[in-house]
Amino acid sequence: MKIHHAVFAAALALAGPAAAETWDMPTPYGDATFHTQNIAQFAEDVARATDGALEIKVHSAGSLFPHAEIKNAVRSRQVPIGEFFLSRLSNEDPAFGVDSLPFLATSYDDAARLWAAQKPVVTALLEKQGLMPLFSVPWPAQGLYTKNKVNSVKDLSGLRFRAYNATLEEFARLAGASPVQVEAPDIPQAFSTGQVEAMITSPSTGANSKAWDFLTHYTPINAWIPKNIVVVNKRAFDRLDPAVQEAVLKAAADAEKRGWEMSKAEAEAKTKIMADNGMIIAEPSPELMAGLKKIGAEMLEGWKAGASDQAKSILEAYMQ
Ligand code: PCA
Repeated sequence: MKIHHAVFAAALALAGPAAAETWDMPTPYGDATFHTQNIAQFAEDVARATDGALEIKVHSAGSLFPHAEIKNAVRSRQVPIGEFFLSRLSNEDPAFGVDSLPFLATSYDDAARLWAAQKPVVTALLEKQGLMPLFSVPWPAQGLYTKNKVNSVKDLSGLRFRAYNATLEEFARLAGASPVQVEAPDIPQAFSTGQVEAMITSPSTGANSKAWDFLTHYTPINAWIPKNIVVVNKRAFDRLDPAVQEAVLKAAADAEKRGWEMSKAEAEAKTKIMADNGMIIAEPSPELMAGLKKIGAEMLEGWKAGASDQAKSILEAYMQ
């Protein structure tokens, strides 16, 4: 009798809460960022759907791993899951950077079509590293932040320009500026210490960094719509109970949908916050746009020259 009871209890423990697991999840951006808020909701959805069998603990703003290390931390299973800026990987393969090419996809509809074309290629490339994409969410279109009115590309010449990936570095260089890599949470300090004096980013990051404290002009050039991606280590995912796997995939699909909607709402709301705080919102001059688009066309040619057939197939599918 006693023995039976013990065996039964042990079996229950195995099937029940003993299986609960906690996943640490590093992300690069701060808690006020809509991406981070979307991920917090994703974690909550997973916990609820699995009755606490899988708890995802979000470590925001690069607090667990610096942005540059998050992908490899997931790859090497130091953590099972993480978020990063997808086009940071363009040095591994140009396919990762296609969403950061200037003026290729500047509306959400085009960004969605570009993602549809890019996703199978990115998925195959990440799979080779033992990684599986869960969801990807765009930032609002990227605009120009300066301390003066910008009438043409010439006005950017010589500026120390904050950059967040190699593509933006190239764009800045071709505009005659000097790129400096700065992570988003470090933007206010980089400006206040004079390390940088202009940048291209979304109204989300502009408003979250309180750009009005160190800049005066925002010019919505709507240059590209880059994405973050959340990836999971495939072996860590495969180890999960099938019901938990299903809950993660469902929460991920919901997060992608919700994230795109959040992004669309951000562009206007955050531009208004900047205007309310005294930033001058200056529509770009035709001369400025012509100059920037010329740089974009040059970069697209360079991208094609360095792209694999697989990467080029993204562009072909998108252009159709
Ligand atoms: N914000 C992030 C990436 C793109 C964006 O809009 C940043 O500036 O680092």
